[in-house]
Amino acid sequence: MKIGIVLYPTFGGSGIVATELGKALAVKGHEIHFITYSQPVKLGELRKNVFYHEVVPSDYPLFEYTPYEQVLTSKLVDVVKYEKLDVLHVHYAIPHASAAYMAKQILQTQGIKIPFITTLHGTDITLVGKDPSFEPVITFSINQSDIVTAVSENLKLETNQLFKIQKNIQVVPNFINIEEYQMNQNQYYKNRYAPNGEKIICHVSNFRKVKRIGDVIKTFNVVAEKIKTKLILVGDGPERNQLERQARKSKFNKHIYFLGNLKSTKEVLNISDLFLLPSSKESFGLAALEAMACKVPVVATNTGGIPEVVENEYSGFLSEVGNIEKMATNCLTILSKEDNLKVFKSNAFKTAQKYDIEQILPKYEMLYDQLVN
Ligand code: GMT
Repeated sequence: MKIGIVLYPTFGGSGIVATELGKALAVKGHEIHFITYSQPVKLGELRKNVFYHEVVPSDYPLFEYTPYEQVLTSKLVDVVKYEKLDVLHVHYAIPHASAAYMAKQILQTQGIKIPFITTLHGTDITLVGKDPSFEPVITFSINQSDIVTAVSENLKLETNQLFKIQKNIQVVPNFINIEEYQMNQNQYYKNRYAPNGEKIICHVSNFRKVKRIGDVIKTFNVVAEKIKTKLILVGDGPERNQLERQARKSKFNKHIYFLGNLKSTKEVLNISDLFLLPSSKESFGLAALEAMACKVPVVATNTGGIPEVVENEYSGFLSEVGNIEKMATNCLTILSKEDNLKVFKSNAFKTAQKYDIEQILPKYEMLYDQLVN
């Protein structure tokens, strides 16, 4: 099948899921056309059956705001028509679903049929989407999608609560290529960050307010009072400066490392003992799944779709948003006894296996089949 995948190319989870999905479909023999405004982070090498089409917005001086959606729509029309695509799969509602709808209408006038699937990822609904300046367009483009999927039951529920959705939203959870996350611990880095056998706590995100990374540092401060621990923060974003200031005030500042964005997180995750995800909202929590794929248990908040991904008291612990004491106690329960840590590590991996790409990919293939045939 020839599939066009529209995505955000940056470090966000939606872009990562879309890229990995396309790569895996290409391995299975489908022809994949990625369409976005710059090279997706996880793409780049020459791959069989993979093509990349860059959307280049015009810089005509009349435009105060570059009309990305129109340029994307024109690109979709072009790629569908000349590459003879069978289906479009757009990740993130804004503006991808509305651009796909528009492209579909244009192509229809030329006698070309192109169905599209919209996958909702979370922030497009719970943060940006409910903003009144987007709401009518989102409601319309979700309802006009041929198939709509959401990455968790919770996101499905919230979408139905926030918008007037007439379509049945199908839940297809995010996934991970477990095999790709397996590697031996890099001893150089283990010794570099934990030279005296300290436990390593890790957090990976895009450093936005919703991630509450301040709570990571606060929780770490409590844990570090009790056991020798290091904190590694991976990622970058608007909150970073303020977080660095917060870390500098901590008594344990010299045990906190800000690494910035990394193309691949598996090296860091594989030397970590625990992953902290104290977000105020998370439709799924792909970062937690990546950690569990590296046998790292997760201490997180019981918000959004996280309880569907992290099993409380099994692959980690869940507690209320902002409850630092509880999160610190949970970290200590996992980290202070080697036996406990071993059990949680093994459980985390078992949980991650349920989300292996092998389990999830056929679900998307079935949906494509449904539309094309
Ligand atoms: O919040 C992020 O990390 C970025 C955001 C995105 O749009 O890429 O992530 C959302 O989609 C991910 C992939 O489906 C989910 O794992 C994240 O939970 C979700 N983020 C939120 O809901 C805040």
